[in-house]
Amino acid sequence: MRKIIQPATAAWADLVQRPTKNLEELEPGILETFQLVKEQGDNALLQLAEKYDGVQLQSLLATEEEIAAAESKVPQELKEAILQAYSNIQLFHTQQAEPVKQVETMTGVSCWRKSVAIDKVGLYIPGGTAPLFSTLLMLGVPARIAGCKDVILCTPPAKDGSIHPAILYTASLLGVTRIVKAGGAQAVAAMAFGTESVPAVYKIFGPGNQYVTVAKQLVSKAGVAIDLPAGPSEVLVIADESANPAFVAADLLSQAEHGADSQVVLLTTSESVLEKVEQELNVQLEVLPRKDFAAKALENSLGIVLGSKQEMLDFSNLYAPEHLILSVSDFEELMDGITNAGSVFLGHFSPESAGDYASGTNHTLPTNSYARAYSGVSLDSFVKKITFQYITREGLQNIGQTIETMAEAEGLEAHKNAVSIRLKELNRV
Ligand code: HSO
Ligand code: ZN
Repeated sequence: MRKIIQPATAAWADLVQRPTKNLEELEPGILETFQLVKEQGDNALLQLAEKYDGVQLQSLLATEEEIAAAESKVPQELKEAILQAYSNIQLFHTQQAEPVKQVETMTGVSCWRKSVAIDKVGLYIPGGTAPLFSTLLMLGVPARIAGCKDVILCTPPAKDGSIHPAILYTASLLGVTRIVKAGGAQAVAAMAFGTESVPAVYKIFGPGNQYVTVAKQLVSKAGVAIDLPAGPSEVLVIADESANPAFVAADLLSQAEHGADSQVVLLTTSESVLEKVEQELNVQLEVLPRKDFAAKALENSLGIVLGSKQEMLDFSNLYAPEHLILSVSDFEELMDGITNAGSVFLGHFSPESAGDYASGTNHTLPTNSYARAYSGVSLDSFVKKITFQYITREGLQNIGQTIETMAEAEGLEAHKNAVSIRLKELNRV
């Protein structure tokens, strides 16, 4: 962790920069993959599973038998935990539904807005070093509440062609329509363009490696919506003298272990807090199974001593962290000043892992300073809002002149005429 004591405000803009990677060189290879999937459909997915995942698949889709067998492979304790998390996420996201509010803006002019589910959505869940069934819950639960008809899951198979049982179990709880054994850019291409087995979807969700990230960006240019511009995980902790250094270190490590490119930041007004947290980091890091990832991430991370609470808040707002933990005694005082953050954890007993798994909030959040302008995934991410209006005869008489005047001023005669022709008719009878 890089230690910085009282940096000048002029230096902040540099400090909040994430270590960037130029991913443009991946584009040509990914576009070739897209072409192959467009031309050869399922066959391309099978070839690429052999090439990249080292597996000759019997079937691209998980079979009923595989899904049923997964249930008995998931330990009871884990099933109960998944069900508890499911229920909390469901409760929190159900409350996000907006009732339809009809507004009469003028007498006879009624407007309202209705949320309508996106018919077909695709969820990408990475394989590799951690089977993120929690991410499947975070995406699948709101998709179900919204009422998406087709929910397609793509996840890369293991070398023996299997999918992690917890992913299959969670997918079947969620009633996922199809489980496709495909990963990487080819999975994104299949969901964007469709193949014999994979219906083309309208929006693609979920994290992935850099190939998946670039593939999502490319299909979004081609008209398929995506959830968020994804980046490595991050957490920023604001800690005062009341913070427990071991808790703070544990929170920092919980994000650092995601990957070598994760970034964690500690802000404090006390040099001694920074030192104690550093000592704890060293102790706890030693015994972590994912020590190598976490240690690499810590190299890119910052421990900063600032002059006041206000400075910590200002720095955090400029950084716009994916996760913000207020490990302070008086979080109520700070929390109203937060303007940029994906998800906030208050006090000493709200670890970020709670939001990652089970408290109910969504863990698909804006990274890389996108929290300045983006929200995390929510029920809204799975719906479109369609506006409706109904204008009565009286309504048109009330609003008509306003429209005519504005249309004329914009030089759009046909617009004006669409009103005038009706008003003439109304005045005739
Ligand atoms: N913290 C991650 C999500 C996650 N954590 C999944 C554990 N499992 C998002 O930044
Ligand atoms: Zn996490």
